[in-house]
Amino acid sequence: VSIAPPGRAALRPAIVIPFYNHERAIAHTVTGLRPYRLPCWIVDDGSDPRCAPELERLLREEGEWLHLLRYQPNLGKGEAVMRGMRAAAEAGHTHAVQIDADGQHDPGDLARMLEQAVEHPLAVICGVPVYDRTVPKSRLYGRYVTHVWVWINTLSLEIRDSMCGFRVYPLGPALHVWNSQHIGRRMQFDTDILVRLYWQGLRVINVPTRVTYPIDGVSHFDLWRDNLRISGMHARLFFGMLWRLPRLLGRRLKG
Ligand SMILES: Nc1nc2c(ncn2[C@@H]2O[C@H](COP(=O)(O)OP(=O)(O)O)[C@@H](O)[C@H]2O)c(=O)[nH]1
Ligand SMILES: [Mg+2]
Repeated sequence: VSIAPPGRAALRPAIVIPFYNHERAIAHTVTGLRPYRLPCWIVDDGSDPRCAPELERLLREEGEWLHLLRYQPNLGKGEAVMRGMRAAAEAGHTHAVQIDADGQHDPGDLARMLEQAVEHPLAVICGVPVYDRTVPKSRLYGRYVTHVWVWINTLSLEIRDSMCGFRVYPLGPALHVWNSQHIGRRMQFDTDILVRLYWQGLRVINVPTRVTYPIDGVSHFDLWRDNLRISGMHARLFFGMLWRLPRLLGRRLKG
């Protein structure tokens, strides 16, 4: 599938869904994405065996647009997203839509995100969560801490929310930073790669999108371990920012 208005570079997007034990929500997510007719990679590393029948049923019933990439052991969301992106790039795609498996995001908003990607093919198109009342408050504080660190570490307010699991990446730059820098493989991935792409000079386009409670009620975010990983990441990014200070200030002055 190629989306390109006259005069613009062709966009060949694919979808990547990191999947870990969301077997009760994945069908809903896949069904919502079907109308876009984009190839989609579900990437599963080490989910419980109880998930296999549901994944296999979806593959059988949905047909050739859906691919399943499976490996062991479990290496985290970031590693899964990147393996999916590599598969998409090898199949000739230029962009990857990353969307969580658990039904928290509204696939209906993908059309608006793809329009932005056509308009800005070298930018990261980032969902900015608009929460409804079903979302638990326990993580909102942690989110705010991350927002402030990201603003410090980019010397900019351009990234409105670095943790949303719904975005469109240009594959070339995403694979390049992944291969050349040390990026966290678990839940810190979404923030880590976004800051590093910003440092590379990419723009971030923010698209508000509704986020609801996961339809299966399951989260694999570990409040202690993942917040600890995220704190370590902010510290590393802080030193990376100091090193890039002249360039980041120069970009501010120009922009
Ligand atoms: N493949 C893979 N996917 C993961 C892993 N951890 C989380 N995910 C996926 O990443 C997305 C976000 O995870 P989720 O459990 O919903 O965490 P939350 O949204 O941060 O509460 C979901 O699509 C998960 O299936 C993992 O270790 N491996
Ligand atoms: Mg979730």
